[in-house]
Amino acid sequence: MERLKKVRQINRNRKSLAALGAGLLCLARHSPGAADDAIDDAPKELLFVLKKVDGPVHNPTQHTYWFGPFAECATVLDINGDGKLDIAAGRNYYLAPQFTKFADYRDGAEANGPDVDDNYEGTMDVNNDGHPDVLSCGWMRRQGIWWYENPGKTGVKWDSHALLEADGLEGMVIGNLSGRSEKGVLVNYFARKPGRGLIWFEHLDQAPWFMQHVLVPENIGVSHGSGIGDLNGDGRNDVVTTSGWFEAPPNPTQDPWI
Ligand SMILES: [Ca+2]
Ligand SMILES: [Ca+2]
Ligand SMILES: [Ca+2]
Repeated sequence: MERLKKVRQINRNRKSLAALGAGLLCLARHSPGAADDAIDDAPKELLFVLKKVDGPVHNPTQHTYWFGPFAECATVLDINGDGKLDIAAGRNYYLAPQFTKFADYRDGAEANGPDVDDNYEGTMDVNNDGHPDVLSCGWMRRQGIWWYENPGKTGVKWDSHALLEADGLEGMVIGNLSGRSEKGVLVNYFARKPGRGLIWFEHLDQAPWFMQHVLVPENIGVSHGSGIGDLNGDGRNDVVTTSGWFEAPPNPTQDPWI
């Protein structure tokens, strides 16, 4: 019986994580003494509870607690510059502290049946105007990577700018690949095609804000999943893929990657 309880708890946690990715829930610090059904071997020092930010009224008979549709991803950023972190998820964002909803603030992220055309969300200040922008990736109706420009005030539609129009994309990773800026973008292709290589974008200090670099040979590392990290400890971030890793050369934006 105890084991069954643990299995149920684990399954519940998995659903919770999936729903968090859907952008409608957030985690808050657990208050000591608050009622819960945590299992005995759950963490004792740091606990979180789910807070439902948006979604339909829960109907237990329909298992609706987790339903959106929202997006597969969400990002956390201070949209309105008040020092409090807000949430962007698909076409909606939510301003702290009450997570007030602003719907349809941008294009892309269309619902497609039970899915939402949004398999990645991230943030950086692309145009260096002091307002954090949102980057997102789609693979159905709006195929490619777009960045959405924070206008610096609420109630205004955000302009969208294409970074890469392509199919077979499954998001990106943001990190320092140039050696001088954390605003690099490593593209995560999943579909192999003739002539396709793993690519990354160097952030520039002026429009068009990004420059593309291709890692060769063709289709190496084009698969589900890639990452950024200094694998050999030389101080330069490398690229890791499902089929091997690319070593960053001394000048990553000029030299060929090994
Ligand atoms: Ca804020
Ligand atoms: Ca900006
Ligand atoms: Ca390295």
